[in-house]
Amino acid sequence: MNDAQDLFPTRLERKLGMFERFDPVVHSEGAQRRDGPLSEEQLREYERKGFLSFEDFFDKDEMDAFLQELTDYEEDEDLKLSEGTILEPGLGRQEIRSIFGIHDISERFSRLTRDPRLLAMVQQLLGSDVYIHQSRINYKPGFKGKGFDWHSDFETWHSEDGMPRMRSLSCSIILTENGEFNGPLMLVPGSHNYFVPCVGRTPEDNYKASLKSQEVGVPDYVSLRQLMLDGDIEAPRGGPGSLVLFECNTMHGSNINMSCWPRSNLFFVYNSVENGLLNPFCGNRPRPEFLANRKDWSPLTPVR
Ligand code: 6CS
Ligand code: FE
Repeated sequence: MNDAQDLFPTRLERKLGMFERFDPVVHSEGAQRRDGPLSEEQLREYERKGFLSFEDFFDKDEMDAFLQELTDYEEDEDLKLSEGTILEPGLGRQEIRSIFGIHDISERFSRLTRDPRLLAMVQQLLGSDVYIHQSRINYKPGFKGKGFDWHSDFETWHSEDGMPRMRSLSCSIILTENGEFNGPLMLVPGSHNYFVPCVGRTPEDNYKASLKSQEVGVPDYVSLRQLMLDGDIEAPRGGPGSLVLFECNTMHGSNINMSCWPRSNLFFVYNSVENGLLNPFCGNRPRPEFLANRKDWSPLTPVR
């Protein structure tokens, strides 16, 4: 259990109403806030919406090499058997849903986590040095890719990984076109400003089910409805190389992919080195390293 006070009670036996956020959204101040690559206008948009999107942030041809690696992974039967590879639910051909710990598997992806352009923005937003908490590729193959229910990543990372405060963010890099019909990432603007406690105890080894279909830690419809009526829903569009930075508590999800086109996105989760994991607040055993890095919190340094 944790000695630290649990400021974000969730996975409860009865409903607790959502409450306003008390952590900053942009953690840098003064010169560190002013001198980073994001303008004051972009910082204010991130504070207001809980995400920023950048079409064609990386050149398309930069993405070709990453896409080629993806194809190789799909053919790699050993990789499909590893614990960090999650297959789509249901029987039949084993479609890959996600590959976790991609920055540990691939030198190319690892270097991308330390791209100077990315790192500078992330350090400005988190106001400190950063490390990778989690990385993954969500494949969402054509016709077979299932959806991801609405959720706050922080609710899971706090409850199941012991992440103390809201001082982390996800970089989603689009590897295949996020169009209207192939289940693009959807976000609720402004939802990062409220913590929505969820009902339901966390079973041991919950991740073995939740990464295929999340049952626990899914917010109630009354809270979701309120957040959507306040902020609507946005699905940043973009081709390979486009980027979405979203705050750890921004409500997001995506539909099933009914099109023939895959919707493969790469996710890097950066955590502040001042927000290191404690014991899981849900009281369970810590999750495996491929989901929550507990071994190496050394600050990332930029590499071209
Ligand atoms: O449990 C987790 O860490 C994962 N679950 C979801 C639905 N999003 C964040 C993360 O990949
Ligand atoms: Fe998520």
